Amino acid sequence: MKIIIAGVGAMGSRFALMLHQAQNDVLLVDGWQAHIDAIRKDGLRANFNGEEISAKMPIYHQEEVSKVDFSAELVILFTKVMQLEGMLQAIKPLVHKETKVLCLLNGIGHEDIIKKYVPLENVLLGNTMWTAGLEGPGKAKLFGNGSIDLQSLGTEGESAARPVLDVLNAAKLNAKYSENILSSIYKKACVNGTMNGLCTILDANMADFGETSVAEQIVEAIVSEFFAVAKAQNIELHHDEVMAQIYSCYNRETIGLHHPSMYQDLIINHRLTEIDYINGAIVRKGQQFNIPTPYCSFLTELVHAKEEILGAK
Ligand code: NAD
Ligand code: AOT
Repeated sequence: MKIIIAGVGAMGSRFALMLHQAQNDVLLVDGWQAHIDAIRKDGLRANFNGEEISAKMPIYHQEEVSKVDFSAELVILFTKVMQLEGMLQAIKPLVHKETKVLCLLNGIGHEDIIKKYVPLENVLLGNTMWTAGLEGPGKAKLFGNGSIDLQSLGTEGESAARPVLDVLNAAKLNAKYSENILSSIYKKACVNGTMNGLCTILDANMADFGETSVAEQIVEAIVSEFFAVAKAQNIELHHDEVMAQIYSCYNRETIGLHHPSMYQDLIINHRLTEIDYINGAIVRKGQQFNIPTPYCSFLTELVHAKEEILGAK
């Protein structure tokens, strides 16, 4: 399949490499010049489950795609949310009537941005349990396993998504169709809405935070705000399932020793965070439905204060 990876950071690199290994025709589009230069010189490199790999794929800066002749069957969006609309605007010349556009970003409400650029019939909305990191320009660090849930937002349903699911599964990306993607997006948002902001502000990995005496009451308070906002939109969530997923993040043998991506972005790299699209999105929905969201509001403000203190860009 002819695939564009729009945003070739940590996750975009994982998907690009795995789809390329599975013989797809993959074109990369990104906005970070040093990263583009490194990939043009040495290929896209990664430590992939302990093995050093690299692959040559064409890469273009998002401002130069008008020069590109590539009729994409699928675009996979993997920018940070703040970069999403700029990327959609930039790749407009490469998105045709038939191009499916898959969004797997963390956070809530991206479909409202995407549908300004892509007909709903072509939008596939999902979320993923894969993880990835970047060691520096041109080099990713890819460990562990993951999965993808996705749903077509058009009237055709699963049949519109089937060719994309087949391609993702041939690349061992473990994708399945969901009839209720908003539930799974909110479930993942509960994980990000607790682990990401709290570990960032507390300068802790997930296990160290989880073992504090106050972890349970803070997590329950935040999750209850996500649940109230989900309920107002008839999005079904199961308390024990969500809490089990959060508690699994504390496991030192699996992912407990990791810092969430928001920590890497803000504390390590002084980059702006996605907090406005996770806890901040709950605050905005809360205002819309008259639901108080004091914990999400406070956490969003704390993260913004930290962004300012660190001069994040
Ligand atoms: P990323 O920050 O690695 O990459 C996003 C964009 O930022 C890319 O265009 C990349 O080139 C650019 N970028 C990265 N580092 C930069 C730097 N130092 N200077 C300038 N530009 C830089 O983002 P990601 O981790 O791939 O995440 C993409 C989306 O997937 C987000 O919504 C994220 O929340 C979600 N997600 C991430 C993970 C993960 O483990 N990383 C897991 C699940 C979902
Ligand atoms: C994560 N982490 O999504 C992924 O760090 O932003 C992140 C993130 C899968 C399962 C649990 C946590």
